Amino acid sequence: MEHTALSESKDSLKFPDNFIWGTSTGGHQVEGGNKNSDWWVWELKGLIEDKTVSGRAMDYWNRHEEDHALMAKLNYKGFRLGIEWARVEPQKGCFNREVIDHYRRILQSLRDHKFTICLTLHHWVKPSWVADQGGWMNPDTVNDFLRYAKFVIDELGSFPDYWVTLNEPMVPAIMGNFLGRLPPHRHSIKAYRSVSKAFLRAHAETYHLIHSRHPLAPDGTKSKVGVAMAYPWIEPWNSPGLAGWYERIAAFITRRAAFAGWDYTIRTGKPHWIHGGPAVAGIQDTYDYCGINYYMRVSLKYDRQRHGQYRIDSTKAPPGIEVTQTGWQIYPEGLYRTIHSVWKRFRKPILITENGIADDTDKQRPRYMIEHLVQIHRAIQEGIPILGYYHWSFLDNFEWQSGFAKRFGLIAVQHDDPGLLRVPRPSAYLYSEIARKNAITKEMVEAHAPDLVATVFGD
Ligand code: IFM
Repeated sequence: MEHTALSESKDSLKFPDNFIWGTSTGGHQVEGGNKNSDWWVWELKGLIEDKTVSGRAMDYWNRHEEDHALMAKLNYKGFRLGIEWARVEPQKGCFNREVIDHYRRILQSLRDHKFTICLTLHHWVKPSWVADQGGWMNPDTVNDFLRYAKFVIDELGSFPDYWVTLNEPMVPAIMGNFLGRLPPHRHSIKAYRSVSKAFLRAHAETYHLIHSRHPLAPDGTKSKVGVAMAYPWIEPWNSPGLAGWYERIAAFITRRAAFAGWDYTIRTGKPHWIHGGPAVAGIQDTYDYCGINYYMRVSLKYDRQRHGQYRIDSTKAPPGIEVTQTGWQIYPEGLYRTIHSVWKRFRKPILITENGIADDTDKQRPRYMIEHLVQIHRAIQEGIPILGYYHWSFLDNFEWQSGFAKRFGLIAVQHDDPGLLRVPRPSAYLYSEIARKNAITKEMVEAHAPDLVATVFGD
């Protein structure tokens, strides 16, 4: 994991020579046909806000060749994709050979195009037989997951340059088990704690499994394993009086529940009070790199009307702050601050495993991208080893409870278009130019984030 120093230029922000310019996806969100999964069942129950179902999604399963060729044409150098457990093991203990061979062809095609492959083993979706046995609340589920992970590692372990054991484990733990906003819609602190601990164990054991069964990455260096961790920048609203005091406590607890408790356990090997004991065996120091998924700032505001949500409203933006179509606050500085705190905590190289914006018109995306990349560059200049940036997402995709209504793709795809035509948005070409030049030029900043020119280039 060599890190090359930056060469300075007056007219552009240069990135390190080996910087990975990639895009990111999740299996269920683009492949289509993930029928044996818990999400498929929920979708059919009409639980998605726009009443869509993932269905054929973007049919990446069948169109991967076309998609890889497009990525290569656009100079994208890295690709993050997921393996779907429900596809590989549709019934407990029965592995589907055709499916694993199909994934092998997908990965081989990525290898042929020379992409840096980042492979996720679990991105929220479980086989429905796992959901039926109680999901991550059932102690057997971790062992089941490890059996699946071992199978995938043995079959496909020669491909990944970077492994992601789990995508954003604390999102289903909090949103699905504590706040009830995602399936399985539980409202229980006990469930949050038990699911968090199951994820910690699943990560620790998968980390060691990868290192024991595939100690070397394709380039002959040590395998690189991590987690794609969601790091929203969480702040109290700072209302006056007692409300402000309550908001500060809420922010303190939310940070610990969302990432700081998890990070503490990985760093020290000790259980964090937010999850409770006992200690998870082998958990300490199980990151070879730190995966950061960063999108937004969240401001926690006291609201006495919100009974079910602990009287905290996390959806409001302070006056003057721009929000995205998902209502998320745009706060690039939060990425810089997150990179610093993750670096301070772990002293391990950092990979930005996700960053992006829902924007069907592509009005905000170019600026969002430039502003966040400027912050990454700033951190690199200060000596923090950042390996690469995987933009979320390559294609428009199935955006969980929002269905197909929210569009994160550099490439637009209409789910209801019979041909599922791939149409690059202007920002896909901007990103292509950034990747080709391995730099953000002054012209790009002038065109898309003009108010940054003076700060970045000093004129
Ligand atoms: O689409 C999701 C992804 O699955 C996980 N991280 C956030 C993305 C945008 O919401």
